[in-house]
Order: sequence, then structure tokens, then C-alpha cells
Amino acid sequence: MNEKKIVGEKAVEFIKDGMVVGLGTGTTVYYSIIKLGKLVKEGLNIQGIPTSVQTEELAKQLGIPLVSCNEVEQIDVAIDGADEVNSDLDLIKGGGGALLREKIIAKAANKFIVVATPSKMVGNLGSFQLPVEVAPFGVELTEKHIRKYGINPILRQIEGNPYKTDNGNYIFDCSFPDSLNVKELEEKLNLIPGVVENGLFINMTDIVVSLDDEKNIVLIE
Ligand code: ABF
Repeated sequence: MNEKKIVGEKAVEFIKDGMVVGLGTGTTVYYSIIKLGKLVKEGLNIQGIPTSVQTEELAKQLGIPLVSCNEVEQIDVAIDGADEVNSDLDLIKGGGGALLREKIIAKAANKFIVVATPSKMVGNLGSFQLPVEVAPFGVELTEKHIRKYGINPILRQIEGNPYKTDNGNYIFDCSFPDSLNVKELEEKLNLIPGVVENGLFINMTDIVVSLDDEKNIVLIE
């Protein structure tokens, strides 16, 4: 049983003809995008807005018409994965490095749908290290500011070099104590000069598509 495929494809049922659709990034929403590609071939008329270069390439291969977020009046629905989901439907995202574009699109969408297998559902956010996207300029100063909140940031690296996002920025993967309130943390981090965005998605999710203990599809609102 491919759980990611099941929840990814289920979310596509929310997409109707004529919609502008935010296309997330990752291995679960991959199945949503593949399904959308099939439906487009069968005549579904949508415009997609990709949240990463990776998703843009996939959508182009599948023939999904794409549009820039600056060209549309509204985004009807965005579908995306998550690294962690708590019972308030708050999220940690950004393990795949696409958090900035994902958050811009999720915030703008009339409906934000998260596709998450049961392994993503948690009591408290924070077992997964929180990704924080930062400008390369002054990165060590930014790191010092982040540490002042009791957070431990580790610069994401690939083959000994800093990982670069689609926006040319770096990412700190941050562990933080349970005592920190995630709603406050989201705001505090973004007040630090040099922080571009963080992977806490608070009060943004409308629906989570997941599976229950019996592996039935559930929509959590
Ligand atoms: C993206 O994909 C990220 O925000 C997140 O890191 C990841 C979700 O995980 P998965 O690849 O398992 O769907 O949405």
C-alpha cells in the first residue's frame, strides 16, 4: 500500500475545472501532480503555480499549464506536503528546501490542503528540525541572533557546501526546546534581520488528507 499515493491522489478531488492551483513540492504531493497531469490530458482546464523548480519541471513534463503568481487574481486551492502536522493542523515544512515559495502560495490560496501520511502526525512540533531560510549575507550574524532564542541552528550542507534554495538563500535546520511556543516562534524568527522565512505554518491549513488507524482516508479540518 503506497500511503503517499493514496493521500496525494485523494486531494485532487478538490480541484475543479477553471481553478488556479498551487502545486507543492515533495514526495507526497508528487502523486497529486501526476494525477492532475492525467486529468489535464483528459480535458481538465486548470492553471498551476509551482512552488519549486523541481515541481515546475514535473508539471511541464506532464503538460499542466503554468502561470506566475503575479498574473492571477487569486489562487483557488494549494496542495502541499508537510514534515510534521500537529492536532491544530499547524505544520513544519521545508525539509525539501522549498518553504519560502510554499508559504507564499499557501498563504495566498483560498483553500490550503495538506497531504500527509500518518507518520507526519505528531503531538508537538519539533522532532523534525525546523528549516529557516536565511540570506547568505551576514549568515553568521543571523545565526547568532537565532541562537539567542535557545535554538540550535545547523547550516544545511551538500557535499561540504551550503545548500542553496531556489531563491539563492541558505537554510538552517533548527532544533528547539518544547518550552518554546511555536506560534510566537514563527513571528520572532521572522523579525531577525537576515531571516527570509521559516518553516512553521501556523493557522494556515484548511484540510489535512491522511489515513486513520484502519488505513481509511480521512479529511481532518
Ligand atoms: C515539501 O515536501 C516540504 O515542505 C516538506 O519538506 C516535504 C514533505 O514531505 P514529503 O516529501 O514526505 O511529502 O512540501
